[in-house]
Parts: sequence; structure tokens; C-alpha cells
Amino acid sequence: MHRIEKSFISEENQQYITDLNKDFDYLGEKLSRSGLDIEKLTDAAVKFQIAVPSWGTGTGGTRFARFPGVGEPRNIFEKLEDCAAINDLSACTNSVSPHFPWDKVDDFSELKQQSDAVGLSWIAVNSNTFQDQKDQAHSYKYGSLSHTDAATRQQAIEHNLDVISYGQALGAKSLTVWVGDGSNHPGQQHFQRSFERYLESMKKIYAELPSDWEMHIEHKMFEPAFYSTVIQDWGSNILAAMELGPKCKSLVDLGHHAPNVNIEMIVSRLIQFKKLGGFHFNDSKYGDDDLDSGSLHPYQQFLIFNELVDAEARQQEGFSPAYMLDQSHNVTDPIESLINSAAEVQRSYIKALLIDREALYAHQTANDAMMASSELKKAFNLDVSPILAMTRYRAGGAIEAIATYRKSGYRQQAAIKRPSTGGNTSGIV
Ligand code: PSV
Ligand code: MN
Ligand code: MN
Repeated sequence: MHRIEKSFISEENQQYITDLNKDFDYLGEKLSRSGLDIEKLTDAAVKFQIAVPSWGTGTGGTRFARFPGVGEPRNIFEKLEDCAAINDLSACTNSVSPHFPWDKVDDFSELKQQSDAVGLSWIAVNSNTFQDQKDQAHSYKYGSLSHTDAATRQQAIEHNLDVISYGQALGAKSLTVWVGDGSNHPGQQHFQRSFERYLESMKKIYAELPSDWEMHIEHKMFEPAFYSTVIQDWGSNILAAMELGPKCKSLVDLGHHAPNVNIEMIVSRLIQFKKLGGFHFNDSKYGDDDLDSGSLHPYQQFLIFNELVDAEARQQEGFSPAYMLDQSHNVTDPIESLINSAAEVQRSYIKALLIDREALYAHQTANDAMMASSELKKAFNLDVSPILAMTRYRAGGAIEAIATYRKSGYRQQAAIKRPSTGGNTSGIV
């Protein structure tokens, strides 16, 4: 397999370690003045892991064009190589989430062997009923699990069941269902009837879920449907999850809400009702932009982690969300963006751990808005970069992950090994 040698990473680390030790010690001293132990924070960061979407390793595109990069992965084995490179450098992305049938697999045991060999596991398998595949009997043009035609719904149900079996072969433990079902014209669809059909189909999938699995429903405000979408918002999402049962939870993709929506509060509500299944982390300015995590709204991401760390600290029952990136990179090298994004999500987590929860709760009880907000800002404004870099170093990753990646020549070698097969629009070459 095409890999970045561990020895290369550790040699590169040598030039940075002296300065990092100084920065880390300085930060440790500063944190200790607030009663925080930098070693405990670093241990927490070492444990923090976020999954990479297999489809994120290819250059994305828009409906106008796709501009492929060089050395793009052409199949799931090459995507796995790139995921290994991301994890080798970032040391916080030890699992991959596959998407079917984008990820074509003839031999699952071979794929599992390869992933074991590079220290990656499989998490959350994704089904795809938002696109027609070659030789498919029934079209999803007018929907899938909620389609008016029973045979089309059945085809979508069977695909989800197939995806569960692929996941079992890989050792995954959850199925994420996102459907694009919806309408473009007022009157086109009967809202209640289409939701009823969706629920009926989902119940059939839920009934076949292995006992130790969860099913995660992902809502999205619009696109591909531009007037109404069956699972449009977290309200429809949690209603469906409640209707289906305890193994069904809601998944929050940060880019799937109306502008200015208070996502952290949605997260709190889902936690409260034991329905937070997981996340797709990305950032956005307009819609489902799928930009790098923290590139536009790092404070929002931090506020989401404030809720997550709060639930963790209170040992909230039923709280074990799955963390994952879901992004599409058009102008950057996807490997660099995914490394960068994973670190930015990890950064939000560590910053949220700095919050003095007792003090915050006291300010909330006293209705002291200024001090409560300052308590959050104090944590957010502290630069925890030395903790992130030390975490990578101690876990065998790269102190300067992107610089080390560039110096390794990984992409240039990939370009030789993986000649281009030409562009398409799905991000999958
Ligand atoms: C839909 O926009 C979505 O966020 C879902 O998670 C899909 O599985 C993924 O993007 C496809 O790129
Ligand atoms: Mn998503
Ligand atoms: Mn999306």
C-alpha cells in the first residue's frame, strides 16, 4: 500500500519538538493557574477520534463543474490509502465511513484485511437512494423511501438492507440514512402521506437492524428538492426517530440548516431526549457548502462542543454520538482539508473542556449574562494549538501535519500510481 513512512514522520518531528516542548510547558503553566491540568487535556485529546467519509478523499465539484486534482483515489482501496495517510499524520481519524454503491467492493474480507493492516476501522455505512444507478429497475427521480410507487420504495428498502450487510462484513455498527425525497412545486406532494410512506419504509429497515446497531437519520433543509423535503429539519427527524424506536437517532450535519439556526440548541434538545446519533462536521456560509470545519464559524462549533462536553460531564444517559466529517473540497487537496478539519473539530472539543462548568452554572443561576458569556469566551480565546500538536506527536502523528504531508511527496507519488481516469461530477473518479 501507498503509505507515508512512520520513520519519515518522526524524523520531520525532530525539527519542531524543541519549540513545541517550550510552548506546551508555557501553556501548561498558564492553564494550571486556572486549575487545569494540561496532561489530562492532552489525554482527552489523544482519545478524541473523528471518522473520515470515504467520498471526501476525492475532489468534490458543483453542478457546474468538477476540477479533479492529481493522483485522486479511483476506488475504495485507494480511498483507504488516503484515509490511512490522513490518520498517520493527524492521529485522530482512525475510522472511515463508506458510501454504497459509490464504494464498489467485490471482496469485503480483502477490504477489511487492508483496513486492519493500516489501523483503520469502519463506521456508519451510508446508503444512496438519491441517485439512479446503471440498470436500476425503478427511478428515484420522484423519491425513494417515500415514493408513491410501492415497488420503488421496496427497491430503496432492499438497498438499505444490502448496505447493512456490507457494514456487517466490515464491522460497522450503524446505518446513516439520508434521502433527497421531496418536491419542487407547491402541491406536488402530499406532506403527510409522503412522511407516512417514509416511516413505513423505514420501519421495515429498522426491523432488520442487527441488535447491536443504530440507525441514524440525517435531515437536510433543501437540495435536491427545492420546495419541500421529507426529512427537512430536526423536528421531522426526531419525530421519525421517536416513531421508529430507541435504536434510531438523529444525525446533525452542520450544513443542513437554515442560516442563523441555533444548531447548538438543537444538539442540546437531541441530547436531552437521547436522540443524538452523531454529526457530520463541516462549515458553510450559504447552504450545504461542505467547507472545512471551523473555516467560517469556529465559535458555533465550539458552542456545539460546549453542549457535548456538558453532557459528557453530566454523564447523560444514552449519550455516545458518532463524530464524522462530511465535506467536499473543490480548491484544496482533500487530504490537507480533512487533516485540517479533523484538527479543528478536536480544537473545539479541547476548548470546550476548558470551560469552568461550575462557574458557568453559577452565572446562569444568577442570571449574569455578561459573566456567563465571558466564561465561554475565556475558553474559546485560549490558543490550545500546543495541546493539539503534542497530541499528534505522542500518538505517532506529525507535529506539523500539513507541512509534513507536503514534504512527503505523497500526492506526487499517487499521481504516478493513479493515472487520471477523467472527471465526473460526483467526486468519485
Ligand atoms: C447530503 O447533502 C449529505 O450530507 C449526506 O450525508 C450524503 O450522504 C452526503 O452528503 C453525500 O455527499
Ligand atoms: Mn451529511
Ligand atoms: Mn450535505
